[in-house]
Amino acid sequence: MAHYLGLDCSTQSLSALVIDAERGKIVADESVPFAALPEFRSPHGFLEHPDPRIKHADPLLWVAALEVLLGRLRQRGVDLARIHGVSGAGQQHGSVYLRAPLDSTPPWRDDAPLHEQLAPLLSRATAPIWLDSATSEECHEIAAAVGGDDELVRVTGSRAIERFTGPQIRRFFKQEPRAYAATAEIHLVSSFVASVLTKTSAPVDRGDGAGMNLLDLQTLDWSPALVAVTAPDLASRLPRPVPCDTIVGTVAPYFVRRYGFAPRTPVVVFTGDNPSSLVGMGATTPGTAVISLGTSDTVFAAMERPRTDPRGFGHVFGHPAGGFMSLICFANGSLARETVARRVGLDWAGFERAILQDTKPGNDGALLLPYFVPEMTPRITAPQPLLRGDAAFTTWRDPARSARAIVEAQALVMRRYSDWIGGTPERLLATGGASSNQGILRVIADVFQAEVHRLRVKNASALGAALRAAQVVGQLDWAFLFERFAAPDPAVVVRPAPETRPIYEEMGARLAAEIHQLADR
Ligand code: ADP
Ligand code: XUL
Repeated sequence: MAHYLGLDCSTQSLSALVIDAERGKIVADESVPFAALPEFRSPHGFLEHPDPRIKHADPLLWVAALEVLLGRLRQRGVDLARIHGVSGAGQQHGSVYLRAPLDSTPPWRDDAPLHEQLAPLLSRATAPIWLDSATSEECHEIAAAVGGDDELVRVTGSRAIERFTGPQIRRFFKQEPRAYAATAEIHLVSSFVASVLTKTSAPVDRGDGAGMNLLDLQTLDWSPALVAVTAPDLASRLPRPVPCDTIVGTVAPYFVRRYGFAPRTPVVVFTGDNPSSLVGMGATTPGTAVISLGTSDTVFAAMERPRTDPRGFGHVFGHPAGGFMSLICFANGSLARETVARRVGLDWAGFERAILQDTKPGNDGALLLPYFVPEMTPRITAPQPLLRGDAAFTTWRDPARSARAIVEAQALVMRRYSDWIGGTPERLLATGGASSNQGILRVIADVFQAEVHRLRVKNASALGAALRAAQVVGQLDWAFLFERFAAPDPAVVVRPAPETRPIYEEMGARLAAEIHQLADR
């Protein structure tokens, strides 16, 4: 039977899912947390920096993790020769800068780790990732040069956004013009990992390319005007944007020799982790919204025609089964929950109990605004958590209410800022690391007054990648694949408690007033 491999190079880990598409079976589910490669000094997937706005990762970490992951699959007895097709997903917006296309370099040797062989090819040692917010000046410059943010929204589906790749490229060009001049190619994380796997210059998926402030949603090609104002001679440095069913090459001989892939295994263009999750959740028709609780919290849904966020925080991306998706992203997701849990001494089991058993909706008036790192939705550049309530709560001496408070505030902001995505959904699909926490799902169900479902497979992004490989290479249709893999787990349905509706309406209004004081614009 044909097997397909999906990879997910996300913020904190690299994961693989192998499926037997026809039998509807998961053959392998493996993950390498970046914390397991301490030599890269990136326990959360990015490097420490004194400026909280600067968040870069070492792209060689992703290459080293790929080798560890493939090695582990082999150790577990997964026969990679049975893989008929590979695709993948990457954290969105991050960019990798290369001196030369990978196919122009000498064949890779087997006697040294691949990341060491690739190191001399980087024209920039680090890759700015989606958590980076250091490009406000470049955002203003780009928007001003094309006639304002409204024009950017019209062309690209988003205003100029700090973490998007265009402003990041501009900052690199301004700060390190010589290194920019020495750059032959600029990749997204998705196209970089696909380039490594195929030892070619892999194109960019249009869906993921829409997160760069460079793609014209009408033509689905780079916008000449935006390319021109972002950095000089940028057009020659950008990979081609291609449709999501493009086969971009075959697995490179290095990986065939080292890990046992069959020669010429096809590789389908990689996409962004959110578009990939949309497919992995089977949420490709409008009406069902996905809440992804990974490092970032995101809310997204398929839509037929691009619709933009009147507040200017949301985005329009392409989605891999055709059409568009709307998305809103919050930087203070899992890492903010982790910070609170650590601060009050709760593990995840205790955090879950605190919400389900020890506290009640509304939290007796306690409110905790979850701003530990600069936030993009709403825009908060000088973050600090804000606590409102009695003395025990505001001095972090009430662990249970602290746990509930951060989740209630996060769910309320998610609801408020996703209202443009298409009304209040009746059904939400949850994915990402924190979706295994029933307490978090309970609060989301109550705040949204919607049923929350979860899939059997936890990593929807890796699953989406494997399904895309099966759809393109195996010519299997989406309905067939969704029926086998994307059915929600019947054991996990969290229904909203109707009596909590007025509690959260009141709390939402209080929260909106507090945010109004804090937010920049
Ligand atoms: P990403 O894909 O962005 O790398 P994941 O979807 O793998 O992230 O999610 C990782 C996060 O999941 C961790 O940062 C951790 O905080 C969170 N997480 C894992 N288990 C739980 C749990 N039981 N409750 C809440 N959060 C959890
Ligand atoms: C989406 C975004 C994040 C990253 C990392 O716009 O910035 O969700 O894709 O998951």
